[in-house]
Amino acid sequence: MRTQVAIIGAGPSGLLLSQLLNRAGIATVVLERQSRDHVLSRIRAGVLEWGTTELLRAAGVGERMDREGKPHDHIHFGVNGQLFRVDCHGLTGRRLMVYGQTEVTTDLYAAQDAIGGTIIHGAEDVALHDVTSDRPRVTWVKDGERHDLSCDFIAGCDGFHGVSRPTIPAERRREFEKVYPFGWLGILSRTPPVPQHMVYVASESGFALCSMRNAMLSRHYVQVPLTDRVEDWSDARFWDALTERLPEEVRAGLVTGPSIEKSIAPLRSFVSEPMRWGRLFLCGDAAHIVPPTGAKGLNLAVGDVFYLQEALVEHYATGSMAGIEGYSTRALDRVWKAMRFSWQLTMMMHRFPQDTPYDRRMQDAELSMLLDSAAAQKAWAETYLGLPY
Ligand code: FAS
Ligand code: PHB
Repeated sequence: MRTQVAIIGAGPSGLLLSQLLNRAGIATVVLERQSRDHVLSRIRAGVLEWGTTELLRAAGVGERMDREGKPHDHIHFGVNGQLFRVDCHGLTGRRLMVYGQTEVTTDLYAAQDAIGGTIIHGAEDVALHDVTSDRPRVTWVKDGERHDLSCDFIAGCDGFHGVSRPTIPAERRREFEKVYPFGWLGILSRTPPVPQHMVYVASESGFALCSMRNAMLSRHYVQVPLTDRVEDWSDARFWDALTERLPEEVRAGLVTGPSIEKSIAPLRSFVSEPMRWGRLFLCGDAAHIVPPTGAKGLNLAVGDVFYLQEALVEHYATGSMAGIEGYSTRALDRVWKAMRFSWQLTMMMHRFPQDTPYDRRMQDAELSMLLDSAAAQKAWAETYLGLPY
């Protein structure tokens, strides 16, 4: 088999890259370890940056998002029982969109089906070969049969546990990591969202977040110790913990109900440099992980895809290697700014076991700086809604 760009992984990175390249006349083959149903069963991100919505529209997959997604003008903060509002639209002229990653992936699959995109599910033992040559290859096994694909380039869109990042020799990788001493217990419930829709809460008992997917689907989170297991948390215990942390004004509008999904996600910050090795490029979680606090994971993946598709389209149109050689530096500049944003919001909003009284005063001061200053809110909103590509 032969193609122009081999893409490892059919998550949002891989599917969006395939869709954009196919629309530019560039042939791709997507290799996915799991089944389509498994990929679509994942409950993950919910907030799309302005740039993400623009790129999805450019890829021809914005129609259902614009019809069913929920544009948001502002974000609320609950601090020591007080409720504050940051008017993101008023400060930046842009809106964020609440539209689940599951829906984005569903729309990308439908678009790829419509244009005849090649997505191979159940691809086992994917391996990358000769990535520093000008004739890289990918092999895999499916239904016991071994396959070999030659290509011009390989996009590693296979997430944190994929095979692409380890293909770069360990001695050539620079890895940066920070693991946070707590996790997020998240639930999905068929209940109306709180009236304020999106509320980030810093309370004595820990962080909480009220979010949503649509008018009858809520997504809420509470900070929990890393030692907790999801079976330790009944729905009743979750709702009690969330209710206790919310400001009265938000609590009054909270509707509880049975969870339809419940999971604990650990929080970490991770970056692997470089994001290119020969003709292999890393995109999304394959290269970096942010704590979900800043709602940047999915959006950073989309930013990487924007840079990579621009470089590949330019290469196939003109033969230039400029975008390809500049991809890692360009992507990492935006990655590190999102890393800082997510780290800073995580440090400001959570209770750390080892906090000293001084640390707590620093948190209070960080929150006051943000909530008392229009200039600070403008800078915060510009990053939350997405830095320009
Ligand atoms: P993905 O991990 O989504 O996709 C990688 C794909 O590659 C998967 O389908 C996988 O099956 C496949 N793959 C892996 N190894 C392979 C191999 N060897 N061969 C072939 N295929 C292989 N982000 C937010 O912004 N907000 C959130 O609230 C949020 N919550 C999250 C909760 C959880 C539990 C997790 C794990 C992540 C969360 N994220 C959140 C981050 C998440 O949305 C990611 O940023 C996003 O899925 C990144 O997309 P991809 O880079 O495509 O990676
Ligand atoms: C979500 O809706 O899942 C969500 C929203 C904001 C975040 C993280 C997750 O910062």
